[in-house]
Amino acid sequence: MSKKKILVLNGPNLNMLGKREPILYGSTTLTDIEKQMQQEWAIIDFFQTNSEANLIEKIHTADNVDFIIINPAAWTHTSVAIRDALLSVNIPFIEVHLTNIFTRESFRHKSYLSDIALAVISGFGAYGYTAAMNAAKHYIEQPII
Ligand code: CA2
Repeated sequence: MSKKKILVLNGPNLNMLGKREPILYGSTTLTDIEKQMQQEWAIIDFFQTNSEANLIEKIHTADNVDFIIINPAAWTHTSVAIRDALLSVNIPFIEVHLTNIFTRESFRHKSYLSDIALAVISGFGAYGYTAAMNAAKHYIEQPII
């Protein structure tokens, strides 16, 4: 089997990871997470943006992508546009959050993506990305239905 391609998408302010608010979000930087993922079993296209339009374009132009791992950050709770973009490409995806969004403010309990995601991983910190990679591998090898 040829190497699979995984698109890893990160929403607004995640570029600040490891640089501010370490008590909440941990001390691992997004670059650390990217380096870790580049050691994984798949070809990784790792992307972060603070522009919603750029994220939507990136989803639209996902070419030969087998799986998406996305931390939509604040857009989780606001963006019908990102939901529609993900629906338009029909690529299975896992929604990842560093924190457990259900133990936080009530406005974070609503996700516009969770009901169309294959799965949601929330609360494991940076390890959530590794867990999502392992889950994606399992899914690709043994799809559910
Ligand atoms: O827990 C997560 O991963 C979130 O997606 C993070 C978002 C938040 O809006 C979601 O409700 C849950 C915030 C990302 C901001 O990241 C920062 C990292 C370090 C310093 C400041 C912001």
